[in-house]
Amino acid sequence: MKRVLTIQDISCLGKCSLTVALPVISAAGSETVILPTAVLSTHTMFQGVTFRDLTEDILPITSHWKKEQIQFDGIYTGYLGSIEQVDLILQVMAEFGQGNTVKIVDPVMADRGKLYTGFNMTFVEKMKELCAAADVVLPNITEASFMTELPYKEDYGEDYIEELLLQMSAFCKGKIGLTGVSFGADEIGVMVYDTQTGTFFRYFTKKYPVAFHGTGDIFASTVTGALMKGKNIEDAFAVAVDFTAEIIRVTLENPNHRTYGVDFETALPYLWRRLSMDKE
Ligand code: PXL
Repeated sequence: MKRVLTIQDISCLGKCSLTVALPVISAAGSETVILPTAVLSTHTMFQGVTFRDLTEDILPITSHWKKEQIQFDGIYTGYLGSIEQVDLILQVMAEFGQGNTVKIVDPVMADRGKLYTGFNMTFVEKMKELCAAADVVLPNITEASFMTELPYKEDYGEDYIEELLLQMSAFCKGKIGLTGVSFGADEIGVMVYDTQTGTFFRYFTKKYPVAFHGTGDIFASTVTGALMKGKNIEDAFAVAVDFTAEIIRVTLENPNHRTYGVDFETALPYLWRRLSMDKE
């Protein structure tokens, strides 16, 4: 069984970061090792959030793993709270990310044209360093526009999306998957640029006219789980797009769904079936 390390916060309530990465990667069939970077009472869309920083624990935890000669097949990073943490995670990536370890970075810091609470342009610059260390980078359009300093657009065509990806390739190697791309009212998906081959590919599905918190973390966790399961990069993105859409479908079917996150639990059997059915 593949072993994945995922590094992000625990938002105790909120259906995001580690509370979705753990179940999704596990359901995709890999052992999931966690490195929690902070404990928050909820995600930061709530008011009055408590925040326990775990920066000081990062290196003691990873040193213990080193002594135990632990290795990882994949390392996936999500929400990180400070520049200092990004520096530490760069060290962790360098130490545990050698050889065939697949490094996936979701540069979580912004959405819908705005940085999340607590982030600024210095953090954006730092995040580019982490992206540079990754094999697969998964920004949304807002994050890509902050990192490339291209204007954020809600109405755009293929030229804009390709430009974002090309400018991202100035500091990313590997594959860049731009998430939440929509060229028409009824489709949404991912546009991917392979910086090694200079080629683009895309995968789209039906768009529901809603936006839910935490879907970016589910998407990134699914890409990670699918890659660990041996899917190639195109198939991993296709599974992630379809699973995210399936989650939104089942969430909307539930008249009592939570406002702060999606019913991914209901759709976990879909992920398992899909990953077991698809031929490798
Ligand atoms: O879903 C991304 C995320 C993760 N962790 C925390 C967040 C957010 C987005 O707002 O606030 C704490």
